[in-house]
Amino acid sequence: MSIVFSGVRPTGQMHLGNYLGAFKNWVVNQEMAESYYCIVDLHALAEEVDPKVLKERTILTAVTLLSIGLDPEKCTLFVQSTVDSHVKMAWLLSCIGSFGELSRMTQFKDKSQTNMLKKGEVSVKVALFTYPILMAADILAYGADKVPVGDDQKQHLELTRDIAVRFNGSYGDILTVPDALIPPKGSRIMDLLNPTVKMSKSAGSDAGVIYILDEPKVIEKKIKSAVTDSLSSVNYDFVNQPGVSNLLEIFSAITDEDPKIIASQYQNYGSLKKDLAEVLIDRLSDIRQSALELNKNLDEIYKILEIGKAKAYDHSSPIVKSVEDAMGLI
Ligand code: AQP
Repeated sequence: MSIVFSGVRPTGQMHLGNYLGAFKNWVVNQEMAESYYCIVDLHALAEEVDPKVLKERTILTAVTLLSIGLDPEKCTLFVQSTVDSHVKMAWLLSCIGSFGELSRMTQFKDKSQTNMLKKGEVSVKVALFTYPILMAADILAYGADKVPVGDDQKQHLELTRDIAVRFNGSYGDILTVPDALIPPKGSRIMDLLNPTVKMSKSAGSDAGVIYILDEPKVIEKKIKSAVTDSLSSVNYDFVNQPGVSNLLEIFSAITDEDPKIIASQYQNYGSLKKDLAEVLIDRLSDIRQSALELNKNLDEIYKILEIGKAKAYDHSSPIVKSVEDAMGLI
């Protein structure tokens, strides 16, 4: 049986990009693979965050993931910091990864540059630089062969594979070399107000981001206000019509229909937006309801995470032990 691992940073409310790029695939994979889904709170520490807020976001993330359909009977849902395999493995792999390859990570370049401009060099944490090593550790500690992620994680996945191959070359065939599972549609959902940047929890404005738990009225308003263009014809063409194409991409990822066929059914942006808002509200309403219910019983959420922690530890610690052993630790 295939082993699947993926993670999400509790850095804010989960959005449509997270859902279509990753979580939708998580739900599918729990049916056919041994699946480990991790709320990667240690990764969230790489950026400035209030401790109380981080705790709240960690629980909100668990609630959201359960609401979209993760079933603790079918997958293991847990919090990264509760299983020490991750930090152990991260140190071991930081002795395999190189400064040069980490320096080439585009996410580090982008995020460090933004922080640097805002608050100077001191605000760029070492953890932001070593983040991809911790991500490699997350995946490799579980022997995962499949990693369902959005397109933005492609480069980190390549690094994970390189590290696994290099480790195996030096120490024997111990680590599984994983493949990224990137969905054909919805792997990079763009911001509704600025379709040249990806939809993100840390986006400048909430108006360009559809959160999974947004109320129907809010979804409708955000879709209505989405940026289009003055060409007045509906085409799936990201180069010339990025705004409209992003709407078609979302439509296609939700309905599993071809975006070009969807485009051919509309003559104007108004009716496309109206129908898209409807399908989105239809898909997200049940999730929202379910989150409202789960929020009433947070004890149950803590229990699920506690069980997940034990299962994750049992699965990952023998793999970490063999890595330690292979590297000469007694
Ligand atoms: N816009 C997106 N389109 C498709 N997939 C996306 N993912 C994130 N944004 C999009 C995928 O969601 C999973 C969880 O991501 P994450 O929260 O751990 O980290 P991220 O990629 O940094 O997400 P954000 O929203 O952009 O967070 P911030 O603003 O905090 O940096 C991943 O599989 C990711 O590919």
